[in-house]
Amino acid sequence: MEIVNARLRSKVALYSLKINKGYFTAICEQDGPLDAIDGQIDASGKLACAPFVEPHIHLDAALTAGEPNWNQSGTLFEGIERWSERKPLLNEADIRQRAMKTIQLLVSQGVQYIRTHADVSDPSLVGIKTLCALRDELSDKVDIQVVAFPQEGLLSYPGGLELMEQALQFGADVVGGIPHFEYTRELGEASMKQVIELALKYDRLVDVHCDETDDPNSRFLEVLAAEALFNNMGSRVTASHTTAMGSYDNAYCSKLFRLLKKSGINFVSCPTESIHLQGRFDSYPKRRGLTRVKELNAAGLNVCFGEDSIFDPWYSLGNGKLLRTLDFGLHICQMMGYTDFSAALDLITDNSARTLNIHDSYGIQVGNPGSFILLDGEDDYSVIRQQGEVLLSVRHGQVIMRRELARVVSPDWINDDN
Ligand code: 17E
Ligand code: FE2
Repeated sequence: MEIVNARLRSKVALYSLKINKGYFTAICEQDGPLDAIDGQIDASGKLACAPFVEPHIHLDAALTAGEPNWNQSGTLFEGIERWSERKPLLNEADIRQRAMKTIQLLVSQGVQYIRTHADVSDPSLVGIKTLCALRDELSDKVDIQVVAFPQEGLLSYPGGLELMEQALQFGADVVGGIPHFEYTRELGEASMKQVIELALKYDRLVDVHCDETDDPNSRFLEVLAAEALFNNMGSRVTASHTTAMGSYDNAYCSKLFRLLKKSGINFVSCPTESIHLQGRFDSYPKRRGLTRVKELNAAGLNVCFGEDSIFDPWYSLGNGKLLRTLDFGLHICQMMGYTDFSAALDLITDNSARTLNIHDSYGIQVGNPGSFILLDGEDDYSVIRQQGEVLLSVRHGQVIMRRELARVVSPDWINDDN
């Protein structure tokens, strides 16, 4: 496969890309625009970018909003309650059908890598079993990591630890946790130690829903980061949400950041989800309820954005468009300067790839798998501003998605070429 007239991130010239037997074999700067010849794909000056990565989504719960009841308060806690009413209705066919639809949505929006959580507070473990099976069946279309996620507590839910071990033995890729939802602080702390122990025992990654609350006293992140540091596994550990950090005072954060930097753990923020679920116990002033994305990023820590939900008990919108999540995130985190926009796609590409530990074989580079997307825009800034559509998705040298754009056809004084 050969692509001509492509732009690359943070480069000015046009480039030609060659993919042979599924791998990039050449990336050449052009002197100017070329006429595409037979069989070549003409990128027409659009941005070729590494595929989008969805680092945090719940495929087992997707597309269940309102079943059987709607989340009326908009809190995380009511979401957990509503989901516990939907759980008895789960079966393999139901999860498979909704997860497939959601994966199709994501792939149609340029995603080629997904990390999904699967609830293991369920003696049947049907979520884990179904999503692990889908992961294996779809491996030629999309890369999926499955997190064993103890929604109702690793230590507070009856048999939670045993269910987690069963899920890992069954083939879950990542150990999850939810310390802020355990009954007590002590259980929350103990759960963080258990998560790290299990990751070491089964040689798995870690991704914890950590401090997803506005409670400034929720400080399990420091326990997770310290455990990761002591076991020298920070790059394999992710703290998702950490929304309490938006409520920590600066003196505590100053001490905390020293540990976070030493530990080298990764962060996922889900801006659309958190702006919706958090701040719900405030009147005014009302907190934004997001972690300190801008400050983590500035401190050199790895942070990325995920969607978390698509039409589920926690969040009843969502459409698979990570560019929408990014747009929200940049606004809410006040990352609205020129330099922020110029590197913004990092937050849904390179940084997420690092979180998933796939970065060694990710990105448009000779020797890497020939996977990329073509975006309707020239650079990060124009793609963000115009919410540029994903025109093409190529995976290992195969076109897996192609989109034709809708155009304004009248009145004729409106020029639709932006
Ligand atoms: N479960 C949870 O604990 N937090 C979330 N944001 C979602 C599920 C979506
Ligand atoms: Fe989540």
